[in-house]
Amino acid sequence: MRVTVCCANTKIEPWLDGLRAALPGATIEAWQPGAPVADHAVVWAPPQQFLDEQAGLKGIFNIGAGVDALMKLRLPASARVVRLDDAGMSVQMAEFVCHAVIRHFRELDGYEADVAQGRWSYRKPRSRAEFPVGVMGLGVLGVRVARALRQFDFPVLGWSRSPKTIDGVECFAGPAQLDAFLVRTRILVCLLPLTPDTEGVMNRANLAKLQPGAYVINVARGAHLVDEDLIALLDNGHLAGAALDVFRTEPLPAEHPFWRHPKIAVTPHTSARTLRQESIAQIAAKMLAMERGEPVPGVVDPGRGY
Ligand code: NDP
Ligand code: OXD
Repeated sequence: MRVTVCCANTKIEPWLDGLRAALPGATIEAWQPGAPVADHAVVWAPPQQFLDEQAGLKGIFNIGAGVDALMKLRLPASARVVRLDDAGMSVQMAEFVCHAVIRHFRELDGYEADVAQGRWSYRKPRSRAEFPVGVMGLGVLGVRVARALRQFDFPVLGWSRSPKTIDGVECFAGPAQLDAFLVRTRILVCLLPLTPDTEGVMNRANLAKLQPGAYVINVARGAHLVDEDLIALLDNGHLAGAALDVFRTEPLPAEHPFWRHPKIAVTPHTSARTLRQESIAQIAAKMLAMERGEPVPGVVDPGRGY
């Protein structure tokens, strides 16, 4: 079995070493233009040339959960695209989102500012019943986040494409129930895949439906959010703030207003990092299952785009 590795913005040697250790019978090579056609590929945002040359691939294993960059490319007809299923990301996402929710709910930024001024001050305790958290996307990551938020007794709502039943989470599904979900939400968390259906879902019309003083947490993809709509609603006071981990252009350009907006907290796409060891173990197991003709979890449906 021949495996080619083509991962943008990634130190590739540790991936090659790890894959060689996990798949001792296989030939594992870093892709170069003109390289022999492989059976499987391990990729992150590969160039179109790679996919055009590797026309016989059986499996394309993405080293992330989101496959939006891949779905924009022309893929070999023979290949199935496989995303990472959790691989250590869901616990990171749960801690990141819970931290952002609690930081906002407990007004920790306000306390930090007070302390910086040498002020010993108390704020009135707020009722968590007044801070329902709405999670858009109830997949591998969204469900873990929703369950973690329930542990802190926040009312939790969820929205997905197909209907779901999740203990302690009020579930909404499809475009017909989006408004009902939004009007009940005070803290909005985006954990959707980026597809033609979800791009720009956090636009002015939808964000305006959130409860007054709402807070927005985007940990999915930058293009889910319409940047100028967010800023307009922060500036007119409808939204109280936002925690943004993902952006339309990454790294976030130095001149982008998000950097300096007083109500926006920026992090550099770090809410759930790909963990190399866990990811290699998962990819190797799936590759071998595919070779044996067994079912492989996490195969992307190109029609849905995730
Ligand atoms: P999943 O594919 O497991 O879950 C996606 C969820 O979104 C599903 O519940 C799905 O509904 C729902 N969904 C998809 N399309 C729609 C739609 N049109 N309307 C309503 N709901 C929809 O993905 P993961 O949970 O693994 O990951 C989610 C995203 O998080 C990734 O695609 C990636 O972009 C982002 N991510 C960000 C990271 C970061 O560091 N910032 C790290 C990892 C991932 P249904 O269940 O009905 O199919
Ligand atoms: C992913 C990511 O999709 O890191 O896994 O954003």
